[in-house]
Amino acid sequence: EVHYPETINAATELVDRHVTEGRGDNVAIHFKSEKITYSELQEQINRLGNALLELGVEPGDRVVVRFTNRPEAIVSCLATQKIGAVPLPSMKLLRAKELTYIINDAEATAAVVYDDLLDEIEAAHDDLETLEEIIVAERNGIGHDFHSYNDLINDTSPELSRHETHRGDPALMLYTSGTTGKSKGTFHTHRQLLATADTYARYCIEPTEDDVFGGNPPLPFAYGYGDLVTFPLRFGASTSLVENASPQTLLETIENHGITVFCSIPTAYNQILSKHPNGPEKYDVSSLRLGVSAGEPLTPHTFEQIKQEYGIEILDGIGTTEMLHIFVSHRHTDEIDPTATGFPVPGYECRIVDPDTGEDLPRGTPGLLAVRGPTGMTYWNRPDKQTEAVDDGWSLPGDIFVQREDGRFEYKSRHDDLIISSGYNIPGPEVEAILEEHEAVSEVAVIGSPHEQRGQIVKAVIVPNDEISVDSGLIDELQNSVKKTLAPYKYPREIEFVDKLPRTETGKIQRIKLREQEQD
Ligand code: 3SK
Repeated sequence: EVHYPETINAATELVDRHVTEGRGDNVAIHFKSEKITYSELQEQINRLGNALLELGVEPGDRVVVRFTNRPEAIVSCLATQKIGAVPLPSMKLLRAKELTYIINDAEATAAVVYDDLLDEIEAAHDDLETLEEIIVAERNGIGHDFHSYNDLINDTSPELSRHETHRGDPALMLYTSGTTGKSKGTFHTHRQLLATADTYARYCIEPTEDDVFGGNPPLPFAYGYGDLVTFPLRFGASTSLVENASPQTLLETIENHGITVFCSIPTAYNQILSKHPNGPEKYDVSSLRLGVSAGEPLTPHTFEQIKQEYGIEILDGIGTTEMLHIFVSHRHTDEIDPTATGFPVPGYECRIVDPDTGEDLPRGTPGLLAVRGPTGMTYWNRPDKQTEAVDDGWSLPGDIFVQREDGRFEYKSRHDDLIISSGYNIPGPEVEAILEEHEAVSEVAVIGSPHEQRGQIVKAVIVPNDEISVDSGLIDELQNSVKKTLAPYKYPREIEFVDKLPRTETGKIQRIKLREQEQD
């Protein structure tokens, strides 16, 4: 169990503590050619914190933080936390309609926004019911009644005492990215934020001050917030931010910032492999010691290819926005079996239960994953979802897993993605993993399509590789590749080729959209 004093403030633990303990000159943030030390970061946080206080932001108030992966995003979140208010980071691709819903639902009173991302806030402006103050970073000639970030932080004091937050006070609000419908607000406390670093990061990654965390998950994604804010800063290490991530900029950033722990999602690992074959011959990636992946299950194929080309192992993990970070993973010291996600992260307990009765299921039997630990699911304004998602202290993130005899947990599918065909339970991702290995396949999603006799049939929606010509011979070949490897009833009876798969902004395939098309 992880214990914290009653009064604790995450921003102080992540930044001020290092300055007080003599690590003020350590680099906290690498951004382009800029290096920001812990002392400099502390000063920026204090100045912005004072500005927020002067604008009337009060403890508990929600403050929208809308940035690309830039230092001001970290400054804004930590300044908000330091004064006891609650940052609400917003994904950059959200449009005015979605922002209006989220900002009104969260009853946010202030926003700190990067000027490139201001348009949608401006478009939403007249419908924002509670938002009183908007601070804009960088824009020259500010419109409306917006405040200038730069002017504010130049005019305020560099000294700020932390607000005496209780460990159970809210420290971060995130909205789920919504693979399955309308997004929901989730709350995380100061204690829970620190606990993600003191469980998953401490035991699975074991960071030291010399580590440089980097990669492409957006900071408003719980996964990115942990990997690129909480974890590096908890351990006095540094974070490397990249604004417009592409396979090339990521490889360049590994070389330029000396990234040691590379955090990403399976799609990006696959793009790095396919767009930059022999990447390590062109870029110096010798600083890397470990990869981290989440968001979607990582296939053994990708794990092996990265290991072979880059000489690092990837820790695949499962987490959720509601649980704040990863709760099942291997540790970097484990013998990693890439066909499984791993073990419960130290501090968490996991069970496999019958989705209908809630009874425990024996090892080897797939069922719903139930998890209990220092983080948990807390929805804002959604008592209906709260009752559905938490049963007697056990959170139910909605994933089907099996616990193997060796104790490892193996991912099967989202509960919603389990295909039931002629009475057989078929996890879509298991079929995807086989198809993905075929040279003709660039991306694939497997769903259940309604069928009169069988209830559902397995359908694969495939983005083919550029140079491949699609014909009935290819369909046979793909179907046979599944029949040869898995129980034959799992093969995709239908295959559709498309240009692109629908994805959330965090890169998750929206199978719900594909399923909806099947109903039409
Ligand atoms: O999608 C995931 O696996 C994840 C991991 C860590 C934190 C948040 C999420 C959604």
